[in-house]
Amino acid sequence: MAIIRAILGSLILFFNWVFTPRGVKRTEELQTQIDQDVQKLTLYQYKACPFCVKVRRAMKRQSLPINTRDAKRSEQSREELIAGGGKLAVPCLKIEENDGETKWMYDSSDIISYLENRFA
Ligand SMILES: N[C@@H](CCC(=O)N[C@@H](CS)C(=O)NCC(=O)O)C(=O)O
Repeated sequence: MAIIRAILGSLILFFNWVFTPRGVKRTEELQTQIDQDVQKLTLYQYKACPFCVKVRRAMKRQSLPINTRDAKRSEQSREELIAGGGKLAVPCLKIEENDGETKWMYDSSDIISYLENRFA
């Protein structure tokens, strides 16, 4: 089972690499603003999880340099995710709001909708 998962994971990463989407081009001013805004976002993810790849592709399409944390390889990231979000499931987007509140958004479709609504 672990071998099948490893093969599937490698295939996903390979095809993701071959078919990497192009990032949207913005004016320098707007991109600088967005680069600043995404400092308050962190994606907890696994490298080869298909749902995480889906979110990373959406980030690439929208040229959003969101920080990522690998919750499989890094114990510290895993603990942060469980403590903050309440469960070990990926992808999860940590959103630090301007009012100081922090939201933890699970589910790839919700995360992609959020990014599209906020940055598209
Ligand atoms: N419906 C979820 C499914 C996410 C999902 O199944 N994630 C798996 C990894 S691929 C997970 O978090 N499993 C829990 C674990 O690995 O501990 C989404 O679209 O984000």
